[in-house]
Amino acid sequence: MRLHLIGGALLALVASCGGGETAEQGTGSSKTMVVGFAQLGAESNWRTAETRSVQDEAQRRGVELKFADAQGQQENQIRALKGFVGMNVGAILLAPKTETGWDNVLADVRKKNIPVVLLDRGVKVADESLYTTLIASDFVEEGRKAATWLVGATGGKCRLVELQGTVGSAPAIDRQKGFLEVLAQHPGMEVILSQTAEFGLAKGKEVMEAFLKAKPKEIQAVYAHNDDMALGAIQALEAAGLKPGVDVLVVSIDGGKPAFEAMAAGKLNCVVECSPLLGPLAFDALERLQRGETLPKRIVVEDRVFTAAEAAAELPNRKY
Ligand code: GYE
Repeated sequence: MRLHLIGGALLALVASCGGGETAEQGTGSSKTMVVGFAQLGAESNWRTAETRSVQDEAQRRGVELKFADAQGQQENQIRALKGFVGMNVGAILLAPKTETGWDNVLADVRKKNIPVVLLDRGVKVADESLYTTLIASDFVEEGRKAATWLVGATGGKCRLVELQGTVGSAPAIDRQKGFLEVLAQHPGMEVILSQTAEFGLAKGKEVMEAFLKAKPKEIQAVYAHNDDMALGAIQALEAAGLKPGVDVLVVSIDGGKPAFEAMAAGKLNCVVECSPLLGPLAFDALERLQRGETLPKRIVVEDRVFTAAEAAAELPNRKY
């Protein structure tokens, strides 16, 4: 089945070369790969950087990219996938909003033998052969790293709040899982409030304001599942007359330039890196498929931990 799928995938990539007209004329001169990218939206600095990375890399390699921004709605992403099938694209890149709800549409895509590469987030499907590979960071490990840093910084004693990412998304589920796994070994660490702020800055600020109202004077640290929510929380802390990074520790995941600036200013204490610059990896994978190679089911992007002390030196290296 797997071999059959890979063979079919190769056929599909070749079939779309050069678009209909050239292919029908049989000149064989053009080898343009046509790829559909079903992006989930633009909720964060991370995501717009990912979009740019994929678009830039497509251009660099002469790939024709069909880009669809689902504006945060899974229904739109499903519609985009169906549209790509209608266009008979050679391959699909999918950054799925949530883990579930993909079985039917991926089965439709498979009927046309179009390979699907999951970019940045994973899915839960009954049949794993519905996608070719997942290129993403290990979100559980990111959660563990954030927790390990916070345990170290607080001596294992801390009352903290958690700003969760999009409900049902792989990074929100896994970043909480890894974090709580480490906290379970440290009874002095207590999550006193936890809520989603949908990976957004404005929402992060709003939820943090509500947290501060609910538990004034009790919050010692913030764990945010991404930079944007951490930056929103920092604004809320400052508006409440508190010093983020000093009165209340802040740790986040992603590691974009704005977060490094906040770290250099002493307002954010630690960032677990998660790279959005996935364009080169995505097209490397598609080219390998095109050559008939079998890809591993999972391509893991490595992440580092940065603390405030390293921020100023690292700032010029941040690409987004
Ligand atoms: O951390 C967050 C974004 O899926 C890894 O989505 C990605 C996450 C990223 O909105 O900023």
